[in-house]
Amino acid sequence: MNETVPVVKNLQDSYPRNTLESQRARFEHLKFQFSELYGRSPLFVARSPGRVNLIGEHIDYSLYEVLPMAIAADVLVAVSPIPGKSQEEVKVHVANLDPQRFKAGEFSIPKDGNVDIDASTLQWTNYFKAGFSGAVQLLRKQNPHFSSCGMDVLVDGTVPAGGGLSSSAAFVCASALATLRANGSDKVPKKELVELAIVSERSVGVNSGGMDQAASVFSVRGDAVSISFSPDLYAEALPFPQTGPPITFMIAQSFVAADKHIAAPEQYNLRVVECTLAAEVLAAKLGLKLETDSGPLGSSLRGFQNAYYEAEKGNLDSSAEEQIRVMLSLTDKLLDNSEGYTRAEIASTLSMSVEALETRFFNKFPIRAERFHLAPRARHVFTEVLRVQAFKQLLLNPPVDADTVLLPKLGEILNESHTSSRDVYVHSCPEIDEMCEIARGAGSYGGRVTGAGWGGCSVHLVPRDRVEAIEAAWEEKYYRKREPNITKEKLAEAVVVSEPGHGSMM
Ligand code: NG1
Ligand code: MG
Repeated sequence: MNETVPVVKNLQDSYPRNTLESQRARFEHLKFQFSELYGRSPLFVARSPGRVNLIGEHIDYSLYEVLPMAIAADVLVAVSPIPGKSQEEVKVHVANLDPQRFKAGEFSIPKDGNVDIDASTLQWTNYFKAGFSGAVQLLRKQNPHFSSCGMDVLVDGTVPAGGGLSSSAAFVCASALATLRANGSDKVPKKELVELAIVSERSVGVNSGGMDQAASVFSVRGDAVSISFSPDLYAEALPFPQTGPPITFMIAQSFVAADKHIAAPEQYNLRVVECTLAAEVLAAKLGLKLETDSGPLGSSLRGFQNAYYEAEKGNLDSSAEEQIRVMLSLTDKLLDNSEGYTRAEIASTLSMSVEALETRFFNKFPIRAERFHLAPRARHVFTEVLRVQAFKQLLLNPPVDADTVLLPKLGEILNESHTSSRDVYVHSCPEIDEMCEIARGAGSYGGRVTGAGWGGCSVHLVPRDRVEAIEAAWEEKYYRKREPNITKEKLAEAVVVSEPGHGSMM
């Protein structure tokens, strides 16, 4: 956990073998375009990958463990520092290899290092600014008089935006890393990078958990990564079993663009608040007090679990699984499952005014909702925690008859997770539900919506010899129905058979 981000000597450390050649060409192209644009070569390239979450959906912000893996798609940030004469003249130029879609921008660096980010507009450069500001804040902690050099920057991203593969975290992490190295830090502790990227990404307007940033930075080529948040951020490589049949994941785009930032008040941010309120209401009903600083998001379901056991309401010696089962029965007993709660009902349970409730929970990120469905949200979180535990155990201790039972068992857990996402947490969409059905019909062991949801991607565990059949089934029954003239290129991008890639490098 004290490792620093590697300074890359050789591309083969970063990417799955089968993508090496094309990655090499991509680096060369980026460096060439950089020289064309700025008249000199970049000093270095920082990279951070996207990720696919295998299991553990929408539980990171409740501070429960998740199991993602990095993918080969990533964000490259080529950089040349510009030594500035005076602070006023220092500028950062940010351009993209796809200037039509991502218009170049520039900003000057204010004295306090805090670049203004207008979260109400959806500018791609906001993510760069977020990573930049986070990095500057970190350097200022070490030296209060620190001010950043100027930078020429050219970005190339291959993680589809809004696709549930975490393009945003990859971009924020790569930008922070680029800024740190441009200012002379070549020993960047991974944990500090992740922590600053989590906070930075919130400045763009989403109340995010920490899975994406941790997966982007900590992943190890070939492995999944287990990330926990309580008592503290901790990441550990989780290798796939080497015995039994090969484990193959397919990732499929639905091409339903989930615009997390615009819809956040009634989707992502609302779910975060519902989980927080579920924790608060459970605690209030048992007369327990939640620590407001018990984690990156203050009161959380995990915080409630801790408070419950610290107050010795439950048997502290019980296993992690038993504790979650207790949480589930408390959810059923104490939270009303029918219509959802109004603000007034929650405020009264928490013994505060509606106004105080709004100030405390709805101010930082806007929320649009009349009713808050605390029981099903908590139920999804706790059952998903059990699924993560079961999935991880199967990977760590594969059954002896792994050949025949391991993959179907893992697939079944993925399916159960999807059902909960669809019906209980309600963050899937009909298109993704349909893609999961189609894949299962064509021989997948199981699959689910991955990432924030409401569109984006799904992930499927499949027998290696069914990859083509599943691809063909999606093409015929999903992609061509939606878009009869879909191009070969778009189809090729729609479905990826992923091998786990490596985390951030510079
Ligand atoms: P994506 O789909 O990458 O935006 C989001 C959150 C994660 C996690 C998942 C749901 C951000 C940056 N990421 O991921 O922290 O909560 O949804 O499991 O908001
Ligand atoms: Mg994102």
